[in-house]
Amino acid sequence: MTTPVNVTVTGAAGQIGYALLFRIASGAMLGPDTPVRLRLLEIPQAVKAAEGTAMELDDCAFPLLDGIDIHDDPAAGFAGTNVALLVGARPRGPGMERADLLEANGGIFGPQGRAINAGAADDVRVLVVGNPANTNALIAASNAPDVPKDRFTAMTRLDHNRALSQLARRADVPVSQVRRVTIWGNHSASQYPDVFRADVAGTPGARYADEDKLWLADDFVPTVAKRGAAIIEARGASSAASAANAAIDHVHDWVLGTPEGDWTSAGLWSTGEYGVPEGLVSSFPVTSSGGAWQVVEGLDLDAFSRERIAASVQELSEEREAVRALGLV
Ligand code: NAX
Repeated sequence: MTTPVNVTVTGAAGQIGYALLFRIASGAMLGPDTPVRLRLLEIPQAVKAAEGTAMELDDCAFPLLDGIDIHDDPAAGFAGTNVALLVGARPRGPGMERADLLEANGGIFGPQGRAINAGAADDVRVLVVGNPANTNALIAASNAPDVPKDRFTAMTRLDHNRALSQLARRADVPVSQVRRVTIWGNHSASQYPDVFRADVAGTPGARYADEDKLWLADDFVPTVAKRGAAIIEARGASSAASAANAAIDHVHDWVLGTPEGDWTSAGLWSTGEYGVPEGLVSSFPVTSSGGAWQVVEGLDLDAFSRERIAASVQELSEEREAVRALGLV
């Protein structure tokens, strides 16, 4: 039998964790031939709930699930891990300022980055889901100096999938016929979902954008960027199954590759692509092959797109300044 892949999920007892673990164990993330060993990392108060989830995982009798370990210590949770999904984070509480939020998350993602640096497998791949995802990824990567920076990514795949779906609806085509949309910048309301270079059942996405500028600026962009808030409003809880699905998609494509002729979106450590300052974790159009992401380079950006991207990147720069001032990176 193939050696099992060690997959660590933090925040395993939370609502995204609950939607995520069963799909990982079923083979949806790493494919039908790859056994997995799950490591559930939680805070001590939530270990009991994680044990309950582990009991349910046992009860599914997944053929690919080699075993489950539960930890409340990052060093043990990340020892030998190949794939780390950092979902658990500190949410913004009432009256909490942005600096407080960044500091609280620095207290989580700094130690987790150090634990990954100390004990993860050499091929470790990290996806940060917990918000503020891009800057949490920056903090974790900065605290893991021996791990290549391109192994730390932040999740913008949910925004990407939302953009595919909204564009398909506008064009009245099946979502499977929409390709090459891009999320640029931060996973926040400032993100820029870009349809200009999309292919919509053979029609350039730019045609929709140029024909109907009001739809683009007043409908599509804000609908995608504020979808998380709309879900909370409707459901009374934040996106969980769709977020878990996006995490599965992200790691699946990272490890197994993106389809020929298409690309997706992921938050990557910038090496200066498209003028994004080096060392910001920003979302780009990306392909994957051989287990590594590559930024799709050479796209010709129109003025509208450049302005929106610059605004979101500016927000990322400010977040980096704030975490630098706090000594977190
Ligand atoms: P929940 O509050 O349901 O679960 C979070 C879990 O994390 C809890 O069980 C908690 O005990 C655990 N946790 C907290 N600190 C921890 C630590 N230091 N180590 C291990 N576990 C820890 O939140 P949920 O709805 O699952 O959302 C998790 C995170 O995903 C939030 O930060 C949320 O904002 C973020 N999201 C990110 C998205 C993205 O697209 N990047 C979309 C969905 C979601 O909003």
